[in-house]
Amino acid sequence: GQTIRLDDYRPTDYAIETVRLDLKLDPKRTQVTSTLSLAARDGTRGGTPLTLDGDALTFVFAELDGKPLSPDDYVATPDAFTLKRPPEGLFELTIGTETNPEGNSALMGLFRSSGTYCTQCEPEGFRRITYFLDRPDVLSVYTTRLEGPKDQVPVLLSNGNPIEEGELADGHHYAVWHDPYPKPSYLFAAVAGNLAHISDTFVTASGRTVDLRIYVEPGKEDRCHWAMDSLKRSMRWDEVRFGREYDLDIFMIVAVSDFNMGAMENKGLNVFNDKYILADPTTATDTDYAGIESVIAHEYFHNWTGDRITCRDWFQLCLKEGLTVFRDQEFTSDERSRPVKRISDVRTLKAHQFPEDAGPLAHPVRPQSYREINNFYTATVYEKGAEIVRMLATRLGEDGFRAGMDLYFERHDGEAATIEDFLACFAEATDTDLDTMLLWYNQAGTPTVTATSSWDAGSSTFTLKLTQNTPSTPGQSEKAPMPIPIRFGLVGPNGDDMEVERIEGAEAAADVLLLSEHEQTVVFHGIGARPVPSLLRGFSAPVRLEADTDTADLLFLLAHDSDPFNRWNAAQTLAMDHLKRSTEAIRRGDTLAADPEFIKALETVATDTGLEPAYRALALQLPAESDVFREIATDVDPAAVSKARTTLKGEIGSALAGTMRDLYDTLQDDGPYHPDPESTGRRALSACALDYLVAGGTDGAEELAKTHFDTARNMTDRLAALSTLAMNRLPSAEPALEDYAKMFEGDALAMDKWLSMQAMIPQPDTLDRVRELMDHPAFSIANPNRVRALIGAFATGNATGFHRADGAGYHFIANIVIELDPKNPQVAARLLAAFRSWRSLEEGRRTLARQELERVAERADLSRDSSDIVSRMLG
Ligand code: HT7
Ligand code: ZN
Repeated sequence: GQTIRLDDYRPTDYAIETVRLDLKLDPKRTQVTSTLSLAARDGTRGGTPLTLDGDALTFVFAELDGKPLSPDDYVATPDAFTLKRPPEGLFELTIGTETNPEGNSALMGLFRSSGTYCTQCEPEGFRRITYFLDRPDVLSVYTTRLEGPKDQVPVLLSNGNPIEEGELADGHHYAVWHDPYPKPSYLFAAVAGNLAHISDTFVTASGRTVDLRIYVEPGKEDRCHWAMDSLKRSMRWDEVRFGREYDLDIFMIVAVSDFNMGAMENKGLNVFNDKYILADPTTATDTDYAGIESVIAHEYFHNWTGDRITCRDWFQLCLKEGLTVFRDQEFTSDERSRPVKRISDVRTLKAHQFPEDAGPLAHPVRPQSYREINNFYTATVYEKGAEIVRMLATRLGEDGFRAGMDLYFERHDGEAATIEDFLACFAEATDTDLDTMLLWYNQAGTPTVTATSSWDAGSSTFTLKLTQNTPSTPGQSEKAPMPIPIRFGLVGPNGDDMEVERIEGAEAAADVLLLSEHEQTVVFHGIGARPVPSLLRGFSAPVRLEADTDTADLLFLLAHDSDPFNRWNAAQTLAMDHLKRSTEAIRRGDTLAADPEFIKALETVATDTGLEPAYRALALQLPAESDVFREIATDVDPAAVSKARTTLKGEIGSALAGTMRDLYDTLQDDGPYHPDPESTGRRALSACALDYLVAGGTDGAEELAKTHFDTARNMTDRLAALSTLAMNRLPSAEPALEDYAKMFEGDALAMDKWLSMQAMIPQPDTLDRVRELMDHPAFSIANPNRVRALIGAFATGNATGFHRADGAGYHFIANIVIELDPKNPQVAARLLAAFRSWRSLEEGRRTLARQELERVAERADLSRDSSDIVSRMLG
C-alpha cells in the first residue's frame, strides 16, 4: 500500500462549492447521482485534470454542464474518476454511480443495518457512495434528495433542514434536505428506513427552539429517554462552559445495530451504535448509562469541535478527537464526580494508550505518515490527544484556557484547521510561548519521569531532582525533552499541605511546576519539616512517574493526601508493588503474603463515609492483570500474574470479611432505580464488597451472590452478581448463566453481556466455550457488537485464555481475523491489535504469538487495514 505523508500536504486544485446528491434507494442497486459545482482554486493552471476519489464504485454515466461527456473526456475506474480537461471558471459535473448497500459488509459508505439504509463516511467512506474530493479540507454545501418505496422506507433523513417532500408513482416518495453549513464529505449522512422516534425541544441561550429527535427501531422508543436527557444536558453544558450554541433548527440521532464504532457526528444527523442509545433499568447497567451520556455528549460537542471547525487533513485527527474527548471528560466531571472521572479516565489511558505507546504500534498523537487512516482512530489520538489539551488547561488556568478556546472558535469557524492553528490561539490569547507543546503531538512514547528528593533541616529546603526520558519508538529514536506540568503538594507531618515560600529551578505557578529539561533540580524554600511529596496530582501529565516514595510514604499519602487522585494512586502503587513481587515469587515456586498495613489502609478508605461510594469502590479495585503485565514489561508470564492477583484478592477478602459484609448490608437499597452518580456509586461499592466476600471464600458468600442475582431489580446488580459467580468459577455460575439466557433471549444488547462474561472466565478451557458460543443464536460474525462482545472480550479481557501456554488462544484469534478480514477489515484489524504487546511475553508465548502473526501476514488477500497492522506489529 501507498504511504501518505503529512509533509506532502497540499490543497486541492479544485474546490467543490455545492453538491446535489440524489439517492434512489434499492437494496442491491441504489442509483446515486451527484452534481458538483466546481471551480479551480487560485493558482491552479488552466486545464489541470481533475481526479476524484472512488472506492469500489460502479460507474454509470457522466455529464458536464448538463451535457453527456464523451468517453474520451474522462477515465472512470472503480477507484477514481478523472476529468481530463476541465473547463475554466465554474462548471457542473454530474456523475451517476450504482452501489449495493445490502452487500456492503464493511459498513463503510452506504449499507443496510436490519433493513435500515445508513451511511458511514468518516474517514473515507463517501468515496464508496460517489466520486469526490473525499478529504476533510474540501468544504461544500449539500442538498440531498432521497427516494424510495414508502412502505419500506417511510423515514428519509439527511443533514441540515428538510426543505421538500412528496409522493411519487408506484408507492414511492422522496424527501429533500439542505444543509447550509459547508462541510467535508466525511460529515455527510443519509438514513432511510422504517423507524420510530421520540422528540423533544431545546431552547438555546439566545432563545431559538431546536427540534430534537431520536430515531430507533419501532418498539424501542421507551429505551431512548436517557439518551434524550443526556443530549439536552450536553447542549446546555456547551453553552455554559464554552459559550457554544447549537446552530440548526433540528438535531437528529439515529440508532442502528450494525456499526463499526460507537457513534458518528454527522452534521445535524448523528448516527449511533444502538448500544450507546438504548437503556432501561432491566437491560442496561450503570456503566451503560454513563457510556450513553458521554458518547451523546462527545458527538454533540463535535458540532463545534469537528463540524464547524474541522481538520485540514487526517493527520490532524487529534484536533477534533483529542479536544472533543477532553470536552466530554469535562462534561462528565461537572455532571458527576471530578475525582472519580479522573481516576476512571487515567485507568483507561494506562490500560489502552500506555501499552500502545510502548509497543510496535506506537505512533505520535499526530502521526507523520500512514498507510490506512482507519488504523489511527486509536487510544493515542483520542486519549493521549485529550491529555495534551488537559495539560494546556493545567498550564494556562481556567481563564487562560477559555480565552484560547474562544479565540479558536472565533478565528477558525467554518475552516479546516491544524494543530499549529489550535496552539497559536492559546499562545496568543495568553501571551505564552507554547512552541514546545508541539513535541507532545509529534513524539510517540510515554515519557518516564524520575523524582528523587531530600530535605535539609539546616536550610529548611526540600530538593527534588527530576529527570525525563522518552523511550525510542518505531521510526523515532531520538526524543527531545517535553514540557511536563507537574501538579504537586508537599504533605507535612500533620497531613496538611505545607506552605512553600519560594521555588527555584523550575517555572512554577501556585501548585504546578514545569519540567522542561532532561534534568532539573527544584528547590523549595521554607520547608521546616520533612514533607512527603505528592507529585503529578490529578495525573497532570501522561507520563510514568518513578518516585523514591517508600511504602511508609505511600501509606501516609493513602491516609492523608488532599488530592483524591493521588490518594487512590498510593493504594494502586502499593498493590502493584506487591503484585510484581508476588509474581516473581510464584515463578520461583514461592509465595508472598500481603502486607497487613496495606490491607488495613484499604479498610480505612473503604469504610470512610466521608468519601463518595464510587471513589471507595475504585480504591478497593486492584490493578487488572493487564496493568501488571504493563508494569512488568518484559518476560511476562500471564499465568503467574493471574495467580498473584487472585491470591491477593483472596487475602484481602478473607482479612476484611466482616467489613465487607457490613458494607454490603448497609449499601442495599430497595428504592426505584436511577443512574445518578450517588446510587451508581453505592451499587459499585456493594458489588465490590460482594466480590471480595466471594474471593475471600467467606462462608455463605456464594449463596449471597446467587440471591443477589436472583432478586436483582436492575441489570447493574444482576450482572455484578453474575460476574462474581462466573469469574470466581463457582458452581452456581452455570445455572445463573442459563437463567440469564432465558431472561434475555432475543435482546441482543443484553445477550452481548452474557457472551462477554463467558468469554472472560479466566480458565484455559474458556476457549472451547467461546468456540461453542459462536454457534449460539445470540452470536453473529456479521455484527461488530457481537464480535466485540464474544471474540474481542476473549482477546483483550481474558489473559488466561488468550495467552494459553499452548498458543491455542493466539491461533483462534488469528483464524477469526483471517475469516473476518474480507468481510469487515476495520473490525478484523482492531481484533488483530490484541497482539500489540506480544514482544513483552516470555519466550515460549512470544514464539507462538509471532508464528500466528506471520501466518496472518502471509495471506495474499489481506485488506490494507489488517496488512498495515500486522506488518507494523512484526516490523
Ligand atoms: N468521529 C467518529 C470516528 C469514526 C467512526 C465512527 C463510526 C464508524 C466508523 C468510524 N470511523 C471513524 C467517532 C467519534 O470519534 O466521535
Ligand atoms: Zn469523536
